[in-house]
Amino acid sequence: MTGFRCGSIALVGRPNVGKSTLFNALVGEHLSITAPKPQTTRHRIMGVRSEPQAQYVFIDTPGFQRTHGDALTRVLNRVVQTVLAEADVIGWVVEAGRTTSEDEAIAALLPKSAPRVLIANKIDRIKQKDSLLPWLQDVALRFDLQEIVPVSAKSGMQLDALLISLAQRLPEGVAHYDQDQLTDRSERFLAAELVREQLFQQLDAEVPFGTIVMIDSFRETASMRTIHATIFVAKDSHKAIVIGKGGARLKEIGTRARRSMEQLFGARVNLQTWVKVKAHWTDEPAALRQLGVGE
Ligand SMILES: Nc1nc2c(ncn2[C@@H]2O[C@H](COP(=O)(O)OP(=O)(O)OP(=O)(O)O)[C@@H](O)[C@H]2O)c(=O)[nH]1
Ligand SMILES: [Mg+2]
Repeated sequence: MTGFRCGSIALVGRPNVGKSTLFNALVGEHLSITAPKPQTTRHRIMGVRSEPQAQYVFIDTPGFQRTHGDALTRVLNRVVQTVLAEADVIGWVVEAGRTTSEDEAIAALLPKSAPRVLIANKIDRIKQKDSLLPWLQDVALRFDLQEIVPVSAKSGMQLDALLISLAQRLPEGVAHYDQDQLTDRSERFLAAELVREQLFQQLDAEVPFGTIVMIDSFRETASMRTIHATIFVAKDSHKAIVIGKGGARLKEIGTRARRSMEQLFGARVNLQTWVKVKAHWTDEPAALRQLGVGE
């Protein structure tokens, strides 16, 4: 490689393939929330990795999906398409060894104008590595790709190889961000996300899909953040689930969210949470706009 390189890399794929886990591993901080459920990510999240020879501007995106036709899904899919149109390099994430019709739907969206790297994630789950070979040959034939890199976002396996492959495809040019800049997202935004992460991690079934977190107040000193947050749920019965017996679930959600904030912000956090009902927002375009979903 000759001169310095800098550019954006879109991480796209169907829900739950591990885009956000990979994004965090590549950026080196837990900036984007993760959970074993689809539609965890609801925003475009930018994260910068600065190295002596290259600056990578990773963009995490919501999972692209065709199955739900609600307004929320349409907004999330639009985020993916906007990010794809602007990226210098495309990182299309799939689960290694498995390509579904949902993956194929995304393949059809990838712009031919940018280099496309297929990132085959979760290789730690494949016990016999040589069993991957026929699948790798098959995807190489079926899709128009510049490279295929098998990785494990969880264990870190092969991430150095992925970084080398991506750097070679970035445009030559100066750094777009300061060396120490990590993201363009505010702590206020990240705080709401980290509360939502606990809802997605701790609650079953459909409860988290109808939740949204708003920060009512955010006060900051050098060593302390005081944060008041409201968790909105889709219905009364969900409110009882989020609060739990004697408030135990809400306490656990708050404790874990606070810990992840303290880690990310490098400061102490005093977090207080309330739970309220807000029905139907996932299918009301005006409500989605007002709530800032997809922004
Ligand atoms: N075994 C294994 N699990 C992984 C790996 N990467 C991610 N996961 C798990 O896959 C699940 C989904 O991870 P996310 O990173 O939230 O997936 P996503 O693609 O961002 O999902 P959406 O935002 O909902 O589209 C989580 O339970 C992760 O722990 C990996 O390399 N190996
Ligand atoms: Mg995600």
